[in-house]
Amino acid sequence: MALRFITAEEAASYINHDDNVAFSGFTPAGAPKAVPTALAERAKKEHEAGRPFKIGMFTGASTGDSLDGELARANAVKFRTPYQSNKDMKNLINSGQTEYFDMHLSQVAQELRYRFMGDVDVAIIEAADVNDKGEVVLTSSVGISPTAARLAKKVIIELNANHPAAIKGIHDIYELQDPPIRRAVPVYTVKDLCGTPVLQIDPAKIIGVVETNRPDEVGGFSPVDEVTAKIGDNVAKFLASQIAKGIIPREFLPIQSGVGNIANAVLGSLGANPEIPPFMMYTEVIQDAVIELMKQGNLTFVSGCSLTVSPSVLNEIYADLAFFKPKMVLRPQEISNNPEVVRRLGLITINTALEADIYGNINSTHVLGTTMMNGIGGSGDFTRNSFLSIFTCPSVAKKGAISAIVPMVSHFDHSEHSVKVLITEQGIADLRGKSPSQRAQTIIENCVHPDYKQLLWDFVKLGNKRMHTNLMLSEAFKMHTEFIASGDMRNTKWA
Ligand code: 0RQ
Repeated sequence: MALRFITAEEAASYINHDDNVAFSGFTPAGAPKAVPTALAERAKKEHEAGRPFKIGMFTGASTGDSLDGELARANAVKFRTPYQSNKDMKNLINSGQTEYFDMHLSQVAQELRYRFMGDVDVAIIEAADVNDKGEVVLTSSVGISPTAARLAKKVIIELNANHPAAIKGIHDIYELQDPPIRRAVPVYTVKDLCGTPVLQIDPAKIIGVVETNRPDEVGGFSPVDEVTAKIGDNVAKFLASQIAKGIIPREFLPIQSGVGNIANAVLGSLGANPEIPPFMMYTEVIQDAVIELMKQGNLTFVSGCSLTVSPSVLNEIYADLAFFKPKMVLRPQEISNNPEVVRRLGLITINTALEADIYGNINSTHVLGTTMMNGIGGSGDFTRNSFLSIFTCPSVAKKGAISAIVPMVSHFDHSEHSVKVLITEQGIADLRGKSPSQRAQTIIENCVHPDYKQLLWDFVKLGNKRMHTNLMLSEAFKMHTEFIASGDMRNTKWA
């Protein structure tokens, strides 16, 4: 069947109010750009004509501004899942104008297959190449594309000339079967491939191909500062100590690293530490620092879900595929983040907390328990199943007015049972084999900012010593309510 080339506007005309639309992409990498922009225009026109127009959105993770941003500004989103980070989308979510439900990224594809979230009416998939047999070479990510394209009633391809067709071979496309017939995921080492280099889509479902030439909309990182550098060094120092003690094998274990500025600094420190041998990564987001480690020879192979690198770094990779392609693989997120594989490979996972409590529980998503930041992303997939799970964060936020370590987190993402080590720029709290009161001691002693140490020592004295977890419930959120009242947690006074 011959492919039909259409405009972005025509493609958008096939999407109806109330449709559920699944988008390719994982972070801005590989997300469609032209059709969502045209769709947002269509929504605005429908709204001006007094007609409702909102779609349900399934994505891999966050996307670019011409997808999340445009659709949010057009108020064209009925619901959205999972992880997001666009400013305008966040405003829509936090003002209650769209329904957002946050999910573990490894579970999105399977919950679509299980029909927990309704049908997929349309899938919009960015491609580096496509032929009339429906064989698609994906671009800089895989995300939920295999499942989205298979379940969708209609598929629109955005063929983006910004990604070379020669990228073929970097992807390993594999879709899990569902219970009761699911088998083990045949990934036994970081480098194992188990799928195909192309995504096969039923050509009868491809209603059109839209040609574009637009770069991924990946933003840069803040430069490493004193605090993030110290956190990075503490992580490297801790891992080196674990090798020296024989707890982590000499040849090391695969690393998963979260997203953002701290993650970037941590990777830099791992590369710079002579006691950490060259290593491999089994992670989801491959960011600039990963490519830097690869060029330095400190990283021998990376398995991920997306190449979330700045445009100049992506061009560098595309210009030297002979060097980079044999050292990387992009997998669907249900494989890159697969709990079974994470546990089997023995990952060292390093993710960032917004807030931790003195018992080791982590909040990664909700500012003051109420305002959505980005989402849990893959941090739960990795933390719960790791060989060794580490959380990092600066000890204070908002120029010291917020302590990132509080008596009780205002929202739970990762519980004390999953969190093994907490690291701030102040130091390292090793929580393994410790009871709640021992965890509180080590976290206050090693990780809390000096401005908040006495306050938290005083908090632990409030409770009844015979309790297993010495938490005075009536005071547990007082630091949060004090910040809301006076703008500074340092003003907190215990009862
Ligand atoms: O706000 O900039 O307004 O001052 O929160 O700052 O720069 O976004 O921090 O890039 O390190 O990301 C947890 C968000 C950290 C990220 C999070 C304020 C602080 C600042 C944070 P301002 P940045 P980072 C794999 C793994 C969940 C998903 C995940 C994330 C802003 O890492 O989304 O791990 N993680 N995925 O001032 C109130 C506190 C605060 C606070 C910081 N305690 N209370 N505000 N802030 N602590 C990737 C994927 O899954 C795709």
